[in-house]
Amino acid sequence: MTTHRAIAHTNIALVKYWGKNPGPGNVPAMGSLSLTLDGFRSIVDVCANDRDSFTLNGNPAKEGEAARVLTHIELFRKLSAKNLAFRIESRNEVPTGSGLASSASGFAALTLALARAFGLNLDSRTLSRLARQGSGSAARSIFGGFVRMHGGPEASDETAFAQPVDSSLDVRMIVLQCAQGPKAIGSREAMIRVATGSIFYEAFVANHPRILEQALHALREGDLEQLGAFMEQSTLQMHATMLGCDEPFWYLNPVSVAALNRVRELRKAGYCCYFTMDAGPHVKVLCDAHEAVRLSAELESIDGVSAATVCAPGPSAALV
Ligand code: 2P0
Repeated sequence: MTTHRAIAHTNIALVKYWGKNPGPGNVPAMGSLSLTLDGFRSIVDVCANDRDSFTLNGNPAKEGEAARVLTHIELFRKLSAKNLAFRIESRNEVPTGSGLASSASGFAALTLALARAFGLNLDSRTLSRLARQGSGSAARSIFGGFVRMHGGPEASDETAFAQPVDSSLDVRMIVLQCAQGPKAIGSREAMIRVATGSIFYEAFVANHPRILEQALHALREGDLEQLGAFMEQSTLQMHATMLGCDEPFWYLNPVSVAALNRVRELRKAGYCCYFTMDAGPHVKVLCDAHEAVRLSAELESIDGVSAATVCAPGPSAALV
């Protein structure tokens, strides 16, 4: 039986997506900008079967995870008008559910493998739009390097896709593991909570296009200092939306806070380094490629940081 295998790398948003438009298609309420990383990836195998099934890292997936994957297969059945069923085996070489964006690499790889399994020859924009329906950040993992995702209140299924962005910047991202185990609140639920209950959400959405345009400008100019400054604004504003809820919540733990402080100290000491955080306690540090090894040693020594992984820009998703 033919197995269709695809590999995709995770990506970390420099300018965050944090909220959806009402209606179908998982269309983001704002654009975003990301960096695909070579250090964390998902490998997805798709094999014809008499019924749909899904395993994650060798185990039957939880109900919610399986439902999202089955919905994704259904999308391809409709698109291809072929009534086929598949066994899906997904492996994450990244801690699942810990804020290290395993849904991005997982759904990007799944999209590529399913397109092949259903015999569809799709361009990368269409693949990106399809990946988005599985998970918003997955649209970006179709591409390598720096990637821009289109979104906004006027965005639709047609216009909400990602595309690569050229840049002369030679960067690394250091991923600091600041906790073990899965996070308490998934990003999907968190986005609903802030959009419906945060006094800061409207301000976050209103300010977002300015940050995105300025970050893109800095990227095109090869200006890491400016890019890093806007990246930090974006993540702090995203995390502020959670504090503005009727029932506030946060992902930072004491190790995360220590890491943020350390990045600022290292910057004062002359390093070119900037932090970002997602829907989890881990801290990711964008830096100049030449300083990455020395910085990583500095950051790894923070009490409670269990790993510091230096990642280079990663490749596009690909069939194997
Ligand atoms: C991002 N995050 O831009 C933002 C920043 C987390 C924080 O996209 O509901 O798994 O599947 O579209 O993409 C994580 O959310 O959400 C995410 P869904 P996703 O990377």
